[in-house]
Amino acid sequence: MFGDVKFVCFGGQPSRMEAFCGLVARELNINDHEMDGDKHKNYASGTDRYALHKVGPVLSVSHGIGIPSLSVVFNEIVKLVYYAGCKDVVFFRIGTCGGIGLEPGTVVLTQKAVDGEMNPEYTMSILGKKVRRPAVIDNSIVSELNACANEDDDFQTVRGTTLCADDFYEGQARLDGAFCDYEEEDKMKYLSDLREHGVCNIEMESLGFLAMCHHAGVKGAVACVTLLDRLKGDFVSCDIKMLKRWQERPQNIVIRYIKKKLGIINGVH
Ligand code: R2B
Ligand code: URA
Repeated sequence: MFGDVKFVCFGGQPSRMEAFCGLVARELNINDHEMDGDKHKNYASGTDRYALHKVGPVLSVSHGIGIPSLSVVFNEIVKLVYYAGCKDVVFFRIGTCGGIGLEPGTVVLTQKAVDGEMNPEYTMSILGKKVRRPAVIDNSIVSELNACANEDDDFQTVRGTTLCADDFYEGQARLDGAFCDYEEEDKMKYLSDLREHGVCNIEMESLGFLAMCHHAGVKGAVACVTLLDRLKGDFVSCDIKMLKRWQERPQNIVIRYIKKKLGIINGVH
């Protein structure tokens, strides 16, 4: 069933990853994939944990919020592609993030992923011991993705360091959570320091994702759209319509990459 998979696209929300399938089907001109009524078939419907869809050589998978949630489905997808005998599969995380000093709606391609203390490794506890897994980046994919950003796109695509936080509020220096034991001044100093160190966005999965890709020997990359500029605020205020449009920006870049790899021009193979 899955032996022809070449690209696995992960993203946070089940609904977004279902919608992504529609885009893939249109762009790749595929119409023989399995549906469930007017929705794309969810191969993981036996569980409410995540959504798993397939359109031709593309798997679209939701991973929830944060590395612990991602790591469960990531393990299961690595097993799936292994047992299905898939060859040369590329993994993407296509998501959202907060930007630092970037126009909201900008797409960031992760060139380096770090934790909240700027360590470029994903640290986990295994058998009671700390294990560090480096998030080694595949620069060739980042460059190829960057080449898929069109000059006439009405948004910018940049490459930079992504800070991967374990929390949305205090872990991202927000002032608007239920808990906050620091002042605005402390927040601004932290964000400015990050910016000086090349951090241009903050999200919650990149470090684990890239470290697990490297550990699995799978090529992987992360493309996220910024929903706000964290130097200007904490609250995500863009409306749902705009959010949906912006979320398609990194999706479109990845789809262009896939089309290039499959040799598809204007929907024709
Ligand atoms: C981006 O958005 C989510 C938090 O709202 C999280 O999954 C992430 O990385
Ligand atoms: N996702 C995050 O993790 N942080 C943001 O600021 C926006 C989206």
